[in-house]
Amino acid sequence: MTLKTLLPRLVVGGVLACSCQMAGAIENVKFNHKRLSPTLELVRQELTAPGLLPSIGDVKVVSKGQRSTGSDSYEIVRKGNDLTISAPTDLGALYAAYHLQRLDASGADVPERVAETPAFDLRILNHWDNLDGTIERGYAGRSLWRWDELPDSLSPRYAEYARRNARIGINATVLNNVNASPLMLSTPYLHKVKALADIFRPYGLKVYLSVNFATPMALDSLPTADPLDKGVQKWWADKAREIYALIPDFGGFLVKANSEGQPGPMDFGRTHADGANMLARALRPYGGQVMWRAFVYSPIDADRAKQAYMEFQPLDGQFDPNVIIQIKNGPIDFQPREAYSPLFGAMPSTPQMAEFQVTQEYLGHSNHLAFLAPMWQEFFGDVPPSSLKAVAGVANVGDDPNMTGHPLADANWYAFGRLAWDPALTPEAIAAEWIDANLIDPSATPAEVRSELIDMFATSREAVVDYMMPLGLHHIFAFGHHYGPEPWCDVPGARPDWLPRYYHRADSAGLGFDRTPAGSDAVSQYPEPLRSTYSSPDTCPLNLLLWFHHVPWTQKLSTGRTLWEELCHRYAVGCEQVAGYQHTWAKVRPYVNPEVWADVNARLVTQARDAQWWKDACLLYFSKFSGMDPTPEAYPIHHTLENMERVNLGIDNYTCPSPALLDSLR
Ligand code: BDP
Repeated sequence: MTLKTLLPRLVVGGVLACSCQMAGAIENVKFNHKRLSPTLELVRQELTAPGLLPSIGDVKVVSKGQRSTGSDSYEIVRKGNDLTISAPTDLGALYAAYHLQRLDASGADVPERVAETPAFDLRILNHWDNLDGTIERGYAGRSLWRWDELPDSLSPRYAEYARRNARIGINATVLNNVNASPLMLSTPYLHKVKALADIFRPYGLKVYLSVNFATPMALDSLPTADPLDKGVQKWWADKAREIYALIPDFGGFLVKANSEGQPGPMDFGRTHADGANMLARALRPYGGQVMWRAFVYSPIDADRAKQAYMEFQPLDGQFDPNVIIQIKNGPIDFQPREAYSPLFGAMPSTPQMAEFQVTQEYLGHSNHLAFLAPMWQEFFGDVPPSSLKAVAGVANVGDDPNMTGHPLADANWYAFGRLAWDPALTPEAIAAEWIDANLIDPSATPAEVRSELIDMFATSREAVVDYMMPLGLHHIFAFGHHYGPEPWCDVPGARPDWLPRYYHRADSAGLGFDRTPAGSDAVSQYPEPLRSTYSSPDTCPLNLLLWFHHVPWTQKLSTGRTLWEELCHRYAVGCEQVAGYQHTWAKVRPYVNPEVWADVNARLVTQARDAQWWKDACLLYFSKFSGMDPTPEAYPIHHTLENMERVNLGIDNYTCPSPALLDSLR
């Protein structure tokens, strides 16, 4: 009997904690140290959890006790019923314990030898949490960090959070929003951060902070934040000393500079490199790092997709060694599908890291099921993990009871951690692991139900792409909240590249953004052979067609359908797929916790309604330009364009228009 069989489905995103004594626990765990470090104490607790691996006898844990990061590997060797765990660090031994828990959850036997080394040394979450408890783009409640109570009162959820990260190999966290308050670096707040860091430390979770570049001016009234000013340099050096006195293993700073109104070195006539290096030098004596974001889009070119590359690529080689350039996976902004950002690989002398978004800003918030492992895997297909220093994920964590809002959204947190550890894991394998550990008991669930469930996870991101933005369409979201569709959106005074029309470019000739040499020439930022592949509509992957090309409505595509027919087809398929998830979920009902079942079921209903809204809105709007009605396959169409234009899906009713409102619009 496995632990999960005994504690059925209490654990959607929760902690496997039980005070009861049960037969079959591993009782004898021996260490090569007399006094256990806090991390090894956790190893002991995790291995002796009730019911874990009942067939295992003794476990010997050999940790070389190194403290450095970058050696989180472990080896598990089984001889008969006994195990030996060996690791260079205590943290490696903890990861081994979690590996055994995963095996236990899946019902698999412990192999004779397991050897694991993470692909990235730094596997980091980015919280976009504000000091007032709100979370930018957060859909799972308020911030977990109770800044008003810290450091005196410590919520038990801090350790739960740390454990949930450690279980999937995440070893660092940035606590606050990239749109950072200068107050974050004030002395009282640093004491609060220290309290969190102390709780996270045994779990191997290093703390980083987002910093506001103008903090010396805002906090201490310095006349400037110019990175070449001696007074400013001293301010940061002093601040670093203060931080490390409190938190000796502090990780470093994440910086959003000269982006979306945030201050930065360019305000003082300096470059990103000047700014990043100044901070890097303050942190360097202590081994700290600067993660400098490349999410910038000053209008130096008519195509926003080109701007980050244009601003950063010429700076290659100018950054200090402890600076990493943090680049969003795509060149625009976390769309359901983007081409990868051509900045990756274009700065060979500069360490780079990828930023993924785990929170579903552009993927239906916490209402839609969109399992994101396929998206991140797709990225690693273009950008080899070996070319990256680290990966960051913008967290989907809040203070909701399950911490992620949608009960299945924990799978995205999980997938981010697992892929940061091993980017070669398939989405299906990750989904299966999560499902077995959190949702069902695999030994008590019919195999076909389990595999349909895995399939539902694995296909869900593509379904969202299909019903929101197929064929490379992007950013046709409603203004501001990015939930529903608003391809018609017009906000007087808004930057043109914040409006959908800028991206879809629908006209009577066709649809899509011409980024070929005849258009914005963004393709020229890609290396060959991709540049040529993307340049021609005949070789451009269908799923990026409208990202790179303005395609005539009646153009025949490789599928045999015209663009208009293909568009109708994709929207219809997306809707159908999501409606089908309700059938899958109905089959799963006997095998999952009833509350979780009902919660997910309600969200799947909302998702299907939203998908219909997306299809109707986009097809009716684009048909004004194509001059053609939606194809029969795209029916039924429930709404009229005129009515949909009056409702802002996501604001007028946060989740979805109420049935009454929908009826009134019919
Ligand atoms: C966009 C979000 C915005 C963030 C920004 C960023 O809409 O809230 O502040 O990215 O990454 O996706 O800095």
